[in-house]
Amino acid sequence: MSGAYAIHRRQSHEGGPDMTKVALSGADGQLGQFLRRCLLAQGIALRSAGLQPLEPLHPEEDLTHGDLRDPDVVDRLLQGVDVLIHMAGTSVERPLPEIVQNNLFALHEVYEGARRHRLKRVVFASSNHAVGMHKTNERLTLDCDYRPDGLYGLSKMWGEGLARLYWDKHGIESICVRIGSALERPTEFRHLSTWFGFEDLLRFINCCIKTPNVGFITAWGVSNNSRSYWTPTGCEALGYRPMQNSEEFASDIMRQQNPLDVVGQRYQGGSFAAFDYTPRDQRPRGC
Ligand code: 15L
Repeated sequence: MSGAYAIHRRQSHEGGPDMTKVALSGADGQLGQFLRRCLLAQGIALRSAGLQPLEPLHPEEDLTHGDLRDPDVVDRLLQGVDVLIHMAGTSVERPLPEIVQNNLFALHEVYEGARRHRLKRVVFASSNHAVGMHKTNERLTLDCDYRPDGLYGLSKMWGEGLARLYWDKHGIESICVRIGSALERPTEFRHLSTWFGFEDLLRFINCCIKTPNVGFITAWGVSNNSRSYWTPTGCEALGYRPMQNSEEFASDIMRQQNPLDVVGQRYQGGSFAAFDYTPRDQRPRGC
């Protein structure tokens, strides 16, 4: 746990300790590992889950594991929980059956579990790839058209729809965060527009845990990058104000070659948009 991320034990609005019980799925993934360490260090009452058993970070750590397509596993995850930070699922482009199992079926089980347990809120890790076929010269607002750049992006679009359904029909709050490039630091040209620094990620998640009554919200998961494709970079309803800016790394990055090909450079989704792309001369005439 880096000192930069250490925050003192959480206080409720009344000044007493915050008793919100938080569950974190996907605690074995890149972002999940980071959030687990930081939230525990903050003193949050956290239950972490991975697909396989996790090594406890302290002797009393509240842990569970298993496949979220199984309702019993979901029950173990959500019992007594107020807020779920749902980071589990396939996070890259994969064949359709895998995407459907992990990002559709499992997500549906999670929301059904949320109903059974009267969960207050789900923080759903959506993705910029739900809108990745927008061009890089566009500046998008949250009400832009969905333009998924692959099956993975399409599954995130579906997930946002599911989250909306469970708010409208069952009163489960959701914050759908369209995560950009969540990394310790930006490493390539595209990241100057898409970077979501780890300090901002943690700031965002803390807002998701503590802000009362959010209803249904979609937000960009992005830092305060001068070249952001997305606006607003913050989220007023959550009181989230990003503090990091990729511009700090721009001079270094501009000296490097852009790893994306010409198609990847044209679309916001980068390599996801370029993957399996049909070149103009192989398309039906007129497209
Ligand atoms: C994502 O949604 C992916 O999970 C991650 O691997 C990155 O590719 C990121 O988007 C990105 O767009 O940089």
